[in-house]
Amino acid sequence: MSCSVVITSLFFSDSLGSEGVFQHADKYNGKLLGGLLADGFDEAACTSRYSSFLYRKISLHKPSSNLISRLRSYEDLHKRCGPNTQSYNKALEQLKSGNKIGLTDCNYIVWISFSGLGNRILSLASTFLYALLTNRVLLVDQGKDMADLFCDPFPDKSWLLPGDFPLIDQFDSFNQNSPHCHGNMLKNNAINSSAMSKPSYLYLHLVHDYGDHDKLFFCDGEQSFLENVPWLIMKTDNYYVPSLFLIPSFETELSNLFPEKGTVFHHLGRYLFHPSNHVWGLITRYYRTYLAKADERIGIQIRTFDSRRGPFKHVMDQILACTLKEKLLPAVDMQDSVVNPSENAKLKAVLVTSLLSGYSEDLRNMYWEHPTMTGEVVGVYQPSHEEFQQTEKQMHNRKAWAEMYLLSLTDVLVTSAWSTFGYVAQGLGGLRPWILYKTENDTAPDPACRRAMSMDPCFHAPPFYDCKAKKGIDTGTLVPHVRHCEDISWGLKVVDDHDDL
Ligand SMILES: Nc1nc2c(ncn2[C@@H]2O[C@H](COP(=O)(O)OP(=O)(O)O)[C@@H](O)[C@H]2O)c(=O)[nH]1
Ligand SMILES: [Mg+2]
Repeated sequence: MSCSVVITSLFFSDSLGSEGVFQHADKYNGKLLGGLLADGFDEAACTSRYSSFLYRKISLHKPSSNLISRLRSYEDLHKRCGPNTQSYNKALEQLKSGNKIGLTDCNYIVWISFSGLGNRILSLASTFLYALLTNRVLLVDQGKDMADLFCDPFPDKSWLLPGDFPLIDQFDSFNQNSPHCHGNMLKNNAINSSAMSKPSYLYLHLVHDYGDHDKLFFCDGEQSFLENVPWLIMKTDNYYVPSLFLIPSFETELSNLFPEKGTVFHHLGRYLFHPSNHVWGLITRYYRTYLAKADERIGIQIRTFDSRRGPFKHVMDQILACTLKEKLLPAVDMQDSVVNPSENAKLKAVLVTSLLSGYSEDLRNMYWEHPTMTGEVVGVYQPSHEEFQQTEKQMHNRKAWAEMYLLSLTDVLVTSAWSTFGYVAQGLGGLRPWILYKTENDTAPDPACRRAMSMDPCFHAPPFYDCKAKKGIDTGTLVPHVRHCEDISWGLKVVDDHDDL
């Protein structure tokens, strides 16, 4: 059974929070997640940071010593250059004056809050990796709907962009055609890589609708040009890490940081995204009430990208076809010939997340109305059914985040094709999910699902360009560790040599 020793001690010893539980825990591998997290944060301000390990199995994937030391040096940089430091104020002066004069101590990348929460989490993790690779300080625009979802990940200095940042009111209107847009300036020959004078800031448009000139961001030539621009402001809804692996100047550093390549989001996600105390309450209350006592937890994330509402019969058929064929859930005996479950029947808890309640109701009824062939008992739980996406509402976002996190605490995960919500859960959980294929023509696809090659998310809108040859190329066939995704044929994802391909 997959329940960890630590969880057992948490839930069956009645000693939550007492010295007894913690004194035996290996602090480094436990609460500091194998050295991924720095010690010394105020625990009460962010309970999840040092107690998430109590709810998870210890990760099979250790962060490399290079990653750990890179994170510690990033934290020093952030402390030195973060909001309201002398260096920050100096860099702001440059920004206001419009031109880059002389050298700056600190360079910045500002991430603009944009798109669904799953996309935001993935694009923010990508941008943090880009900051690590380019020695920039990451600052996060809260937008209207990021408040009180996450704790600050870096010690001493906040990662939030101060509200009086000069360009903040323009963020919503930044697009492909903005005068400071990098791609737009390249298109209009307003900048070129060899020019001596550099702008004090550039806007990088990496949203899924970006154009060929914006995509030159992924070429080494542009990366060396950008090196000297103190402020980069980025809008993206993508997990663009796979294409960073294809930039030659980042190659060595990336393999040093991530010897196990398909673990990028797993580590950076666990490092960056700690649920705020309010969200942690949603997660832990739900977990302890419905999931903790089960012998096995199965997460099923149901997301259909259909303009009609559903629930759809063909999607329910698909869920059953996948989970029964792959033996993730037990079949039921429609003849009711099996007698009542024994006293020690195994308990499976199924956590369903969906905007609609119909799928979990059908599943719950099936396991209530009929016994299982295996004698196991199955509980089906769904935290919320929000009916439709309401990104501007705080409680809606808190619930969405709590549900992604709860899915990541399961032992076995089934996700929906194309969904960034599911990618976040699989990455945080270190889980290689079964992906439900996208349905076509209202019929359940056959096969209904397949196992993911790796736990890393898919980049939905990668460039297909050979920067050296200056022509189109299939970027999914250049190196063994960057491949086309299981759920989107033109997408790219990072995999490992030993992954089940
Ligand atoms: N609470 C909850 N919200 C959901 C669920 N599915 C979608 N949503 C909402 O819809 C948004 C979808 O955007 P995103 O997170 O990017 O996921 P994606 O559209 O599946 O890639 C979420 O952020 C939530 O606001 C769900 O199962 N539970
Ligand atoms: Mg999305």
